[in-house]
Amino acid sequence: DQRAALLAAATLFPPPPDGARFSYGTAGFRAEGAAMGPAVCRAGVVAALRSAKLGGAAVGVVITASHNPVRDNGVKIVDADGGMLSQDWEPFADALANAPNPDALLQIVLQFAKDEDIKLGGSQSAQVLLARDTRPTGEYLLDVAVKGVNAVIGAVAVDMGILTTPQLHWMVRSKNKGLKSSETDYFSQVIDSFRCLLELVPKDKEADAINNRLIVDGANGIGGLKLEEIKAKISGLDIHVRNSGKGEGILNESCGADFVQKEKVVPLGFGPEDVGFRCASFDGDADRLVYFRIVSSSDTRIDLVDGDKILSLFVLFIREQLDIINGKDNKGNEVLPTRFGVIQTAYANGASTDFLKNIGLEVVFTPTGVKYLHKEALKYDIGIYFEANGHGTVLFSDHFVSQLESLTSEFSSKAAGSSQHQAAMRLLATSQLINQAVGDALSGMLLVEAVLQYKGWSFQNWCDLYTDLPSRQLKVKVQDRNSIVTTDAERRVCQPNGLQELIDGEISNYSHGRCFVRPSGTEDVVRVYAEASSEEAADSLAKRVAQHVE
Ligand code: NG1
Ligand code: ZN
Repeated sequence: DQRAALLAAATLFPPPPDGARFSYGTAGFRAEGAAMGPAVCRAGVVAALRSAKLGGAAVGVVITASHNPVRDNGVKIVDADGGMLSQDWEPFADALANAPNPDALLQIVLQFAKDEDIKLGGSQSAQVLLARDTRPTGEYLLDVAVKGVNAVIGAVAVDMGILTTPQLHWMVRSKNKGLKSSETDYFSQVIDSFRCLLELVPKDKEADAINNRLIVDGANGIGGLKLEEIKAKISGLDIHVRNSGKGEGILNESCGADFVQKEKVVPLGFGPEDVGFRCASFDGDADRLVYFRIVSSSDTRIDLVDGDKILSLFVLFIREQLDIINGKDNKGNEVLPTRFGVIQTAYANGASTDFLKNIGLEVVFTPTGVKYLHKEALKYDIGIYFEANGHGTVLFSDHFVSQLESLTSEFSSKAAGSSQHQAAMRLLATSQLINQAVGDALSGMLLVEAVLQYKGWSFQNWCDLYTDLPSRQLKVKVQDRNSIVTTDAERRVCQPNGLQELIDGEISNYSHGRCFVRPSGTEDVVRVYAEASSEEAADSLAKRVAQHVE
């Protein structure tokens, strides 16, 4: 029966007596891959119960540790809308992952099922879609997760194979919306909407078409493999994949989006033939994207385009389309009144925020972590968010998409081929291309490429949007990082008393100075971020503030 099944699964994967505590945090559970068995099995149980709670809607489990070293692994639960697991379930996930023995685990599940009114014993259906990245421990852990799902009687586990994280999010969302949801469907949608955007590039721009050579750093992971698989079907681009995951290179080692954004140097796998070309970099599970350009073959430095600049490019493109559509009607009304939301975190480079404000946009700030950004973006007709590290997307509300659809059919009966019609078509194709569930390096990259072609922009034009303020990040080890409590989207400290005043005192000595501290959600450290008008000044501001934190 149900009790026996849960006890049996828990007994198969006992936590080590001195094991570290798991915390669901900003990115699920992570640890050394070989030690992940118990947490993964229990996450499988959580996912099955979540699906049961939602009347059998599909829920997802991804086995990945993103940009972490190859020996690590992790598990993340995808909620039925394709987003992150609902935050009010995190305490349950934590409690289950940390249950010291099978009996404790059983009691926690029974109590939670009772509180949440989830019927156990097979009378309620549940389905969980599972996927993993290319890590060597992935196959074992996926199997463990399946065992966890199957410990909930009546739950069905479906192994979707080796996928990028955003592909699985996309599949869960599509399936629950009754849309086509296979990997082939994902690729068709991405490839078709990209082609559609290229077809809508104004003719005068095509004449001086930008260089179509694009070099992609696949981080030796799943994103590189998938891109190799489909690149021949992507129109209008000459894609070359480095660190494709097929060769000898090690996952995320001196390559990938996290490395490129943090170290700002040329990743492994690139050579003199790549100098000067537009390069994109994915992280190990392909949910982060940054761009860069190698300055010269005798120099390891790069010109970096981070998530903030990707966001700024998308903002310009979307605003331009809205302005074209909204050429006011004859009564002076806007044709398509649109609530357009731009969302950043405190880590967004101050120059990007100034740029957005200068073009008349309001920027909303949330705490760090996709779950906060995404939730805020959902409040708008079009909501866009990016973290500086390259995770982000553009969300279109269902209502807005249906307005766009009726507009395009209205325009096409009256004024097919008009600029308004084309602008509405571009936004529709954008909503098809960019992943509506979560940040997605592959589809984000194709949107970047489409927008650059639309604008007839080179990489340099894009770089020149604004100049990043020099910044510095430090990690400080403290006894209890959660003794620091922040407010105002993490931009100010409210506890311990007096710390914010000390930080303010330091900032006042620097021109363009900005600095904040917060406990990390994924590491046992306090992070210090500082910005100032020179590298030296940013370094020194960060160091001085770090001393107040220690
Ligand atoms: P923490 O450790 O809470 O700072 C980090 C990143 C986040 C996000 C999460 C999840 C920074 C400063 N923080 O969070 O942006 O990506 O990991 O992976 O990059
Ligand atoms: Zn990732």
